[in-house]
Amino acid sequence: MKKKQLSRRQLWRIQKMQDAYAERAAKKEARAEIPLSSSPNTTQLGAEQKGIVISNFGQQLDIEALEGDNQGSIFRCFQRSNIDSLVAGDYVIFQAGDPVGVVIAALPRENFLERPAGMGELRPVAANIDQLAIVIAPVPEPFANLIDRYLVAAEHYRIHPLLLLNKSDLINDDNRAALDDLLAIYERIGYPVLRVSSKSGDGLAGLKAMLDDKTSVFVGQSGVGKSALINALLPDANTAEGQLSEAGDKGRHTTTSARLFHFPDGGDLIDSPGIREFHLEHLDRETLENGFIEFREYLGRCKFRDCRHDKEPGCSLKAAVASNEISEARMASFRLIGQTLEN
Ligand SMILES: Nc1nc2c(ncn2[C@@H]2O[C@H](COP(=O)(O)OP(=O)(O)O)[C@@H](O)[C@H]2O)c(=O)[nH]1
Ligand SMILES: [Mg+2]
Ligand SMILES: [Zn+2]
Repeated sequence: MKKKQLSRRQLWRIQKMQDAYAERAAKKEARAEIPLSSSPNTTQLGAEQKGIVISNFGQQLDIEALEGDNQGSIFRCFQRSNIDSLVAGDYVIFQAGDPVGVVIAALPRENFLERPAGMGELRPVAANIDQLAIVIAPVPEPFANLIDRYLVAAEHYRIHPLLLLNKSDLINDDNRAALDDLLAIYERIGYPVLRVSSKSGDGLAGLKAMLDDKTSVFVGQSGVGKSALINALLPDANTAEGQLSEAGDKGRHTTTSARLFHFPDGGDLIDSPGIREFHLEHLDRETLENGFIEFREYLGRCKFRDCRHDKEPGCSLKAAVASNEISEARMASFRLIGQTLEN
Protein backbone atom coordinates (compact mmCIF):
# COMPACT_ATOMS: atom_id res chain seq x y z
CA MET A 1 0.00 0.00 0.00
CA LYS A 2 2.64 2.44 1.11
CA LYS A 3 4.63 1.78 -1.99
CA LYS A 4 1.74 2.42 -4.35
CA GLN A 5 0.88 5.67 -2.61
CA LEU A 6 4.45 6.82 -2.90
CA SER A 7 4.73 6.16 -6.58
CA ARG A 8 1.41 7.89 -7.34
CA ARG A 9 2.62 10.81 -5.37
CA GLN A 10 5.90 10.76 -7.28
CA LEU A 11 4.12 10.74 -10.61
CA TRP A 12 1.99 13.64 -9.53
CA ARG A 13 5.04 15.58 -8.38
CA ILE A 14 6.85 14.93 -11.63
CA GLN A 15 3.84 15.97 -13.67
CA LYS A 16 3.53 19.10 -11.59
CA MET A 17 7.18 19.94 -12.16
CA GLN A 18 6.96 19.29 -15.86
CA ASP A 19 3.93 21.56 -16.14
CA ALA A 20 5.80 24.25 -14.31
CA TYR A 21 8.86 23.89 -16.55
CA ALA A 22 6.74 23.96 -19.68
CA GLU A 23 5.00 27.06 -18.51
CA ARG A 24 8.24 28.79 -17.65
CA ALA A 25 9.87 27.77 -20.91
CA ALA A 26 6.87 29.06 -22.84
CA LYS A 27 7.21 32.41 -21.17
CA LYS A 28 10.77 32.52 -22.54
CA GLU A 29 11.76 35.45 -20.38
CA ALA A 30 10.52 33.89 -17.18
CA ARG A 31 12.09 36.63 -15.11
CA ALA A 32 10.66 39.47 -17.17
CA GLU A 33 7.75 41.00 -15.36
CA ILE A 34 4.41 41.38 -17.01
CA PRO A 35 3.96 45.15 -17.69
CA LEU A 36 2.47 47.00 -14.75
CA SER A 37 -0.19 48.50 -16.99
CA SER A 38 -1.84 45.12 -17.21
CA SER A 39 -3.41 45.39 -13.78
CA PRO A 40 -5.75 42.58 -12.83
CA ASN A 41 -9.04 42.63 -14.65
CA THR A 42 -11.40 42.01 -11.78
CA THR A 43 -14.10 40.62 -14.03
CA GLN A 44 -11.77 37.83 -15.16
CA LEU A 45 -10.41 36.68 -11.83
CA GLY A 46 -10.95 33.09 -10.77
CA ALA A 47 -12.39 31.85 -7.51
CA GLU A 48 -10.57 32.47 -4.25
CA GLN A 49 -8.26 29.56 -3.58
CA LYS A 50 -5.26 28.56 -1.49
CA GLY A 51 -1.81 28.87 -2.96
CA ILE A 52 1.85 28.93 -2.02
CA VAL A 53 4.37 31.62 -2.92
CA ILE A 54 6.99 30.14 -5.25
CA SER A 55 8.93 33.41 -5.58
CA ASN A 56 8.48 37.12 -5.02
CA PHE A 57 9.99 39.29 -7.77
CA GLY A 58 9.25 42.63 -6.14
CA GLN A 59 6.10 43.89 -7.80
CA GLN A 60 4.82 40.47 -8.74
CA LEU A 61 4.82 36.95 -7.39
CA ASP A 62 4.53 33.44 -8.74
CA ILE A 63 1.81 31.59 -6.87
CA GLU A 64 1.21 27.86 -7.22
CA ALA A 65 -2.37 26.69 -6.80
CA LEU A 66 -2.65 24.14 -3.99
CA GLU A 67 -6.24 23.12 -4.65
CA GLY A 68 -8.91 23.20 -7.34
CA ASP A 69 -8.89 22.23 -11.03
CA ASN A 70 -5.73 24.26 -11.59
CA GLN A 71 -3.81 22.64 -8.72
CA GLY A 72 -0.09 22.61 -9.41
CA SER A 73 -0.22 25.41 -11.96
CA ILE A 74 1.72 28.60 -11.36
CA PHE A 75 0.09 32.03 -11.70
CA ARG A 76 1.74 35.42 -11.90
CA CYS A 77 0.02 37.68 -9.37
CA PHE A 78 0.02 41.12 -7.84
CA GLN A 79 -0.60 41.41 -4.15
CA ARG A 80 -3.05 43.71 -2.47
CA SER A 81 -1.21 46.61 -0.89
CA ASN A 82 -2.56 45.91 2.59
CA ILE A 83 -0.61 42.62 2.75
CA ASP A 84 2.87 42.54 4.29
CA SER A 85 5.80 41.42 2.20
CA LEU A 86 5.32 37.81 1.05
CA VAL A 87 8.18 35.35 0.62
CA ALA A 88 8.75 31.91 -0.88
CA GLY A 89 6.90 29.35 1.21
CA ASP A 90 4.13 31.69 2.36
CA TYR A 91 0.59 30.34 2.08
CA VAL A 92 -1.91 32.75 0.57
CA ILE A 93 -5.46 33.08 -0.67
CA PHE A 94 -5.39 34.26 -4.28
CA GLN A 95 -7.48 34.57 -7.41
CA ALA A 96 -5.93 33.35 -10.64
CA GLY A 97 -6.14 35.74 -13.62
CA ASP A 98 -4.86 36.24 -17.13
CA PRO A 99 -2.27 37.68 -17.49
CA VAL A 100 -2.10 38.44 -13.77
CA GLY A 101 -4.06 37.36 -10.76
CA VAL A 102 -4.16 38.85 -7.31
CA VAL A 103 -3.15 37.73 -3.83
CA ILE A 104 -5.88 38.79 -1.46
CA ALA A 105 -4.72 37.42 1.88
CA ALA A 106 -1.65 35.99 3.58
CA LEU A 107 -2.10 32.99 5.88
CA PRO A 108 -0.22 32.78 9.19
CA ARG A 109 3.40 31.58 9.11
CA GLU A 110 4.73 28.65 11.08
CA ASN A 111 8.13 30.27 11.03
CA PHE A 112 10.35 32.32 8.75
CA LEU A 113 13.94 33.16 8.04
CA GLU A 114 15.02 36.77 7.91
CA ARG A 115 18.07 38.79 6.97
CA PRO A 116 19.34 42.27 7.77
CA ALA A 117 17.96 44.89 5.40
CA GLY A 118 20.03 47.81 6.71
CA MET A 119 19.23 50.39 9.40
CA GLY A 120 18.84 47.59 11.94
CA GLU A 121 15.82 46.27 10.06
CA LEU A 122 15.27 42.59 9.34
CA ARG A 123 13.37 41.35 6.32
CA PRO A 124 11.79 37.91 5.87
CA VAL A 125 13.30 35.80 3.06
CA ALA A 126 11.45 32.48 3.28
CA ALA A 127 8.58 31.06 5.31
CA ASN A 128 7.25 27.76 6.64
CA ILE A 129 10.58 25.95 6.63
CA ASP A 130 10.67 22.55 8.31
CA GLN A 131 14.25 21.56 7.98
CA LEU A 132 17.71 23.08 7.73
CA ALA A 133 20.25 20.82 6.03
CA ILE A 134 23.66 21.93 7.27
CA VAL A 135 26.16 20.61 4.74
CA ILE A 136 29.77 19.87 5.64
CA ALA A 137 32.44 17.85 3.85
CA PRO A 138 35.91 16.38 4.44
CA VAL A 139 37.12 19.14 2.10
CA PRO A 140 36.91 22.06 2.76
CA GLU A 141 37.63 21.21 6.38
CA PRO A 142 34.60 21.80 8.61
CA PHE A 143 34.51 24.58 11.21
CA ALA A 144 32.62 23.45 14.29
CA ASN A 145 31.87 27.08 15.06
CA LEU A 146 30.07 27.57 11.75
CA ILE A 147 27.98 24.46 12.34
CA ASP A 148 27.10 25.80 15.78
CA ARG A 149 26.08 29.16 14.34
CA TYR A 150 23.68 27.44 11.96
CA LEU A 151 22.31 25.35 14.80
CA VAL A 152 21.68 28.41 16.97
CA ALA A 153 19.85 30.05 14.07
CA ALA A 154 17.83 26.88 13.42
CA GLU A 155 16.77 26.70 17.06
CA HIS A 156 15.91 30.40 17.09
CA TYR A 157 13.79 30.20 13.93
CA ARG A 158 12.29 26.85 15.00
CA ILE A 159 13.60 24.87 12.04
CA HIS A 160 14.73 21.26 12.55
CA PRO A 161 18.43 20.92 11.70
CA LEU A 162 19.99 17.99 9.90
CA LEU A 163 23.76 17.55 9.55
CA LEU A 164 24.83 16.32 6.15
CA LEU A 165 28.37 15.12 5.66
CA ASN A 166 28.70 15.30 1.87
CA LYS A 167 31.62 13.91 -0.18
CA SER A 168 31.64 10.70 1.87
CA ASP A 169 33.70 9.32 -1.04
CA LEU A 170 36.57 11.49 0.27
CA ILE A 171 36.60 9.94 3.74
CA ASN A 172 39.92 8.16 4.28
CA ASP A 173 42.18 6.97 7.08
CA ASP A 174 43.64 10.45 7.49
CA ASN A 175 40.38 12.29 8.10
CA ARG A 176 37.96 9.61 9.32
CA ALA A 177 38.68 9.89 13.05
CA ALA A 178 38.41 13.67 13.12
CA LEU A 179 35.14 13.63 11.15
CA ASP A 180 33.66 10.91 13.36
CA ASP A 181 34.65 12.84 16.50
CA LEU A 182 33.06 16.00 15.14
CA LEU A 183 29.83 14.31 14.12
CA ALA A 184 29.66 12.39 17.41
CA ILE A 185 29.27 15.69 19.27
CA TYR A 186 26.08 16.39 17.36
CA GLU A 187 24.76 12.83 17.36
CA ARG A 188 25.16 12.76 21.12
CA ILE A 189 22.99 15.84 21.66
CA GLY A 190 20.31 14.42 19.40
CA TYR A 191 20.75 15.97 15.96
CA PRO A 192 20.26 13.71 12.95
CA VAL A 193 23.48 13.13 10.99
CA LEU A 194 23.68 11.70 7.47
CA ARG A 195 26.73 10.76 5.42
CA VAL A 196 26.16 11.20 1.69
CA SER A 197 28.00 11.70 -1.57
CA SER A 198 26.43 13.65 -4.41
CA LYS A 199 29.18 12.19 -6.57
CA SER A 200 28.80 8.45 -5.86
CA GLY A 201 25.13 8.65 -4.89
CA ASP A 202 25.95 7.10 -1.54
CA GLY A 203 23.29 7.91 1.08
CA LEU A 204 21.08 9.87 -1.31
CA ALA A 205 18.12 7.52 -0.86
CA GLY A 206 18.24 8.11 2.88
CA LEU A 207 18.49 11.84 2.30
CA LYS A 208 15.49 11.79 -0.04
CA ALA A 209 13.49 10.05 2.66
CA MET A 210 14.45 12.81 5.10
CA LEU A 211 13.30 15.49 2.64
CA ASP A 212 9.95 13.88 1.88
CA ASP A 213 6.91 15.92 2.98
CA LYS A 214 9.16 18.68 4.30
CA THR A 215 10.35 22.07 3.13
CA SER A 216 14.11 22.28 3.47
CA VAL A 217 16.84 24.88 3.14
CA PHE A 218 20.47 23.87 2.45
CA VAL A 219 23.30 25.84 4.06
CA GLY A 220 27.03 25.40 4.53
CA GLN A 221 30.34 26.93 3.59
CA SER A 222 31.26 27.40 -0.04
CA GLY A 223 32.64 24.30 -1.74
CA VAL A 224 30.97 21.64 0.44
CA GLY A 225 28.75 20.59 -2.47
CA LYS A 226 25.39 22.26 -1.79
CA SER A 227 24.77 22.95 -5.47
CA ALA A 228 25.95 19.46 -6.44
CA LEU A 229 23.62 17.91 -3.89
CA ILE A 230 20.66 20.03 -4.92
CA ASN A 231 21.31 19.26 -8.57
CA ALA A 232 21.48 15.55 -7.77
CA LEU A 233 18.12 15.84 -6.02
CA LEU A 234 16.55 18.18 -8.59
CA PRO A 235 17.65 16.46 -11.78
CA ASP A 236 16.32 18.99 -14.28
CA ALA A 237 19.42 21.15 -14.50
CA ASN A 238 17.60 23.77 -16.54
CA THR A 239 15.32 24.62 -13.68
CA ALA A 240 18.22 25.03 -11.40
CA GLU A 241 20.23 27.17 -13.74
CA GLY A 242 20.50 30.77 -12.64
CA GLN A 243 18.51 30.00 -9.52
CA LEU A 244 20.87 27.60 -7.88
CA SER A 245 24.14 28.69 -9.33
CA GLU A 246 25.96 31.00 -7.00
CA ALA A 247 28.67 31.63 -9.57
CA GLY A 248 26.03 33.06 -11.86
CA ASP A 249 25.15 35.58 -9.22
CA LYS A 250 28.59 36.96 -8.60
CA GLY A 251 29.03 40.38 -10.10
CA ARG A 252 25.34 40.92 -10.47
CA HIS A 253 23.82 43.59 -8.30
CA THR A 254 20.33 42.22 -8.00
CA THR A 255 19.74 39.71 -5.26
CA THR A 256 17.99 36.68 -6.66
CA SER A 257 14.87 36.21 -4.60
CA ALA A 258 14.35 32.93 -2.83
CA ARG A 259 12.47 30.32 -4.85
CA LEU A 260 10.58 27.19 -3.88
CA PHE A 261 11.30 23.98 -5.84
CA HIS A 262 9.63 20.58 -5.65
CA PHE A 263 11.90 17.56 -5.38
CA PRO A 264 10.61 14.90 -7.81
CA ASP A 265 10.62 12.27 -5.05
CA GLY A 266 8.76 14.50 -2.62
CA GLY A 267 9.52 17.44 -0.41
CA ASP A 268 10.29 21.03 -1.27
CA LEU A 269 13.45 23.09 -1.34
CA ILE A 270 13.58 26.82 -0.83
CA ASP A 271 16.78 28.16 -2.27
CA SER A 272 18.72 31.23 -3.30
CA PRO A 273 22.29 32.11 -2.49
CA GLY A 274 21.12 34.86 -0.10
CA ILE A 275 18.98 32.55 1.95
CA ARG A 276 22.05 30.56 2.90
CA GLU A 277 23.52 33.43 4.89
CA PHE A 278 22.38 33.25 8.45
CA HIS A 279 22.91 36.21 10.69
CA LEU A 280 23.13 36.02 14.45
CA GLU A 281 24.32 39.47 15.42
CA HIS A 282 20.83 40.60 16.36
CA LEU A 283 20.18 37.70 18.73
CA ASP A 284 20.32 38.26 22.48
CA ARG A 285 22.28 36.20 25.03
CA GLU A 286 19.28 34.23 26.17
CA THR A 287 18.55 33.15 22.59
CA LEU A 288 22.19 32.18 22.18
CA GLU A 289 22.20 30.12 25.39
CA ASN A 290 19.03 28.30 24.33
CA GLY A 291 20.46 27.79 20.86
CA PHE A 292 22.85 25.25 22.41
CA ILE A 293 20.20 22.67 23.19
CA GLU A 294 22.33 20.62 25.58
CA PHE A 295 22.91 23.77 27.70
CA ARG A 296 19.24 24.21 28.47
CA GLU A 297 19.05 21.90 31.46
CA TYR A 298 21.92 23.79 33.13
CA LEU A 299 20.65 27.31 32.50
CA GLY A 300 19.55 29.16 35.60
CA ARG A 301 21.67 26.95 37.84
CA CYS A 302 24.79 29.09 37.93
CA LYS A 303 25.76 30.87 41.16
CA PHE A 304 25.30 34.28 39.57
CA ARG A 305 22.05 35.06 37.80
CA ASP A 306 23.81 37.07 35.13
CA CYS A 307 26.57 34.45 34.70
CA ARG A 308 28.28 34.72 31.33
CA HIS A 309 29.64 31.19 31.75
CA ASP A 310 33.15 32.52 31.33
CA LYS A 311 35.30 33.45 34.38
CA GLU A 312 32.52 33.28 36.98
CA PRO A 313 32.80 30.83 39.88
CA GLY A 314 29.96 28.39 40.42
CA CYS A 315 29.08 28.17 36.74
CA SER A 316 26.91 25.11 36.04
CA LEU A 317 27.90 25.04 32.37
CA LYS A 318 31.62 25.02 33.16
CA ALA A 319 31.02 22.22 35.67
CA ALA A 320 29.20 20.26 32.94
CA VAL A 321 32.17 20.77 30.59
CA ALA A 322 34.54 19.59 33.35
CA SER A 323 32.50 16.41 33.80
CA ASN A 324 32.29 15.82 30.04
CA GLU A 325 28.54 16.30 29.88
CA ILE A 326 29.00 19.28 27.58
CA SER A 327 31.61 19.25 24.85
CA GLU A 328 34.54 21.59 25.19
CA ALA A 329 34.23 22.53 21.52
CA ARG A 330 30.57 23.54 21.90
CA MET A 331 31.46 25.67 24.92
CA ALA A 332 34.25 27.35 22.92
CA SER A 333 31.76 28.04 20.10
CA PHE A 334 29.29 29.50 22.56
CA ARG A 335 31.91 31.93 23.88
CA LEU A 336 33.06 32.88 20.40
CA ILE A 337 29.54 33.60 19.15
CA GLY A 338 28.77 35.47 22.38
CA GLN A 339 31.55 37.93 21.54
CA THR A 340 29.88 38.80 18.24
CA LEU A 341 26.47 39.69 19.67
CA GLU A 342 25.47 43.32 19.46
CA ASN A 343 24.00 43.34 22.95
N1 LIG B 1 34.47 14.07 -4.34
C1 LIG B 1 33.32 14.74 -4.29
N2 LIG B 1 33.26 16.00 -4.76
C2 LIG B 1 32.10 16.65 -4.69
C3 LIG B 1 30.93 16.06 -4.16
N3 LIG B 1 29.94 16.96 -4.21
C4 LIG B 1 30.45 18.08 -4.75
N4 LIG B 1 31.75 17.90 -5.07
C5 LIG B 1 32.67 18.88 -5.66
O1 LIG B 1 32.89 19.92 -4.74
C6 LIG B 1 33.03 21.17 -5.42
C7 LIG B 1 32.09 22.20 -4.85
O2 LIG B 1 30.75 21.80 -5.12
P1 LIG B 1 29.56 22.85 -5.17
O3 LIG B 1 28.31 22.09 -5.37
O4 LIG B 1 29.84 23.95 -6.11
O5 LIG B 1 29.64 23.42 -3.66
P2 LIG B 1 28.81 24.63 -3.01
O6 LIG B 1 29.71 25.80 -3.00
O7 LIG B 1 28.52 24.17 -1.61
O8 LIG B 1 27.56 24.83 -3.81
C8 LIG B 1 32.79 20.87 -6.89
O9 LIG B 1 34.04 20.77 -7.53
C9 LIG B 1 32.08 19.54 -6.87
O10 LIG B 1 32.32 18.79 -8.03
C10 LIG B 1 31.01 14.71 -3.68
O11 LIG B 1 30.07 14.09 -3.18
N5 LIG B 1 32.24 14.10 -3.77
MG1 LIG C 1 26.86 26.37 -4.82
ZN1 LIG D 1 27.38 30.01 34.11
